[in-house]
Amino acid sequence: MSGLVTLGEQLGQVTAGTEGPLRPGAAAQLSVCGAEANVAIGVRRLGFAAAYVGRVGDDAFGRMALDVLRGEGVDVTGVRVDPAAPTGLLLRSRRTADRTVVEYLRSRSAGSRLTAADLDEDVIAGAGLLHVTGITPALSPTAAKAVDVAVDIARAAGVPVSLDVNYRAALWSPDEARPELRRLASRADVVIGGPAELALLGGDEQLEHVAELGPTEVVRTEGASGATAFADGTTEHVAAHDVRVVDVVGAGDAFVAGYLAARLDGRSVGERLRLGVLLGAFAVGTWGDWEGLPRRDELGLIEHGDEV
Ligand code: CKP
Ligand code: MG
Repeated sequence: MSGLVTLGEQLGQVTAGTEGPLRPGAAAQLSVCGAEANVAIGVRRLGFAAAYVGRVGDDAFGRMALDVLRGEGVDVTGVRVDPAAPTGLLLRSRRTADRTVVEYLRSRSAGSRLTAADLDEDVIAGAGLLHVTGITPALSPTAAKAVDVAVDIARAAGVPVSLDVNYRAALWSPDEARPELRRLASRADVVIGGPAELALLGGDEQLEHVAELGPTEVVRTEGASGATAFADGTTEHVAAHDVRVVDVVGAGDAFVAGYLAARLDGRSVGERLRLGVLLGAFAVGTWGDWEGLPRRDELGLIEHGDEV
C-alpha cells in the first residue's frame, strides 16, 4: 500500500438536530467520527489508498464505523472488534445557533484499548505516509505506546510521519500533553496544528520554533485566514476560501487530508496548502465531520465556482 496509514479512535456520534441543549425527545442524527479516520476518508475520496487501524466495540456504533469506512474504500483489515468494551461516544449539541458543545463518553472505550500488538508492521513499513494525532496518546498508556511503536516502524522503514497536534483539553492538561507531544513532534516529518497547538509545542506559535524540534515541515492552520507552512527554510501562506461557515468541527482534519494527499502526490508545499484549504472550505461549509468532504471531480465547485 503506497497510500496513507493511520491509527486512532472512531467514536459513535449523536448530534442534536435542533438548537438547544440535549433534552428528552429531541431529534438527533447518528453518525461516527474520529480525527484519524476523517483524514483517511478525505484522502480516499481524492483517490489515494488509505488504511485505518483501531478498535471498536461489538455494538451498533462499532458496526456503523466499519460500514462507513468500508463504504468509503478505507482498508479496515487492521480494525479489531473488541468484545470487552463499548465504542466510545461523542455527543454534540448546537447549544445556540452558532455555539456547538461537544461531550465525550470515551473513557475505557474499545478505542482506548488499542495496543502496539494491533499494528501490522508490514502495512506501516509499506505505506507512503504514517499519520498520527495528539488525540491517540491521550487515550491510554497502551494507545500512547501503539503510536510510539507505529512511529518507530515508520521511521525505521523510511516512511514519512505526519502529526496533527489535535490537543484535546477534555483528555489531558497542557502540562501532561506538552512533553508527550513535543517528543512525537521531534520524530515527525510534518507537524500541523492551530496557533495555540503550535504554541503548546514550541513556546509560541512561530513555525520556526516548532521546526527546531526536528520536523522538516511545520504547518499552522489559521481558520478563516488560511494556512502557513515553513519548509526547507521558506515560509509560504495560502488564504482561505470565502465560504459561509456552518460547522467547523472536522475542518482541521479536512485540511490535513488535502495537504497530505497533495504530499503523497509529490506536489509542492504551495500546492499542498492550496488543496488543504480547499478541503477545509468543503468541511466548514457542510454539517458533519467528514460527510461533506469532496471527491476529486467536485474540487472545482469551490475552487473555480464550477457547477458539478
Ligand atoms: O480538529 P478537528 O475539528 O478536525 O477534529 C475533529 C475530530 O476525533 C472529531 O471527529 C472528533 O471525533 C475528534 O476530533 C475528537 O476526538 O475530538
Ligand atoms: Mg484539529
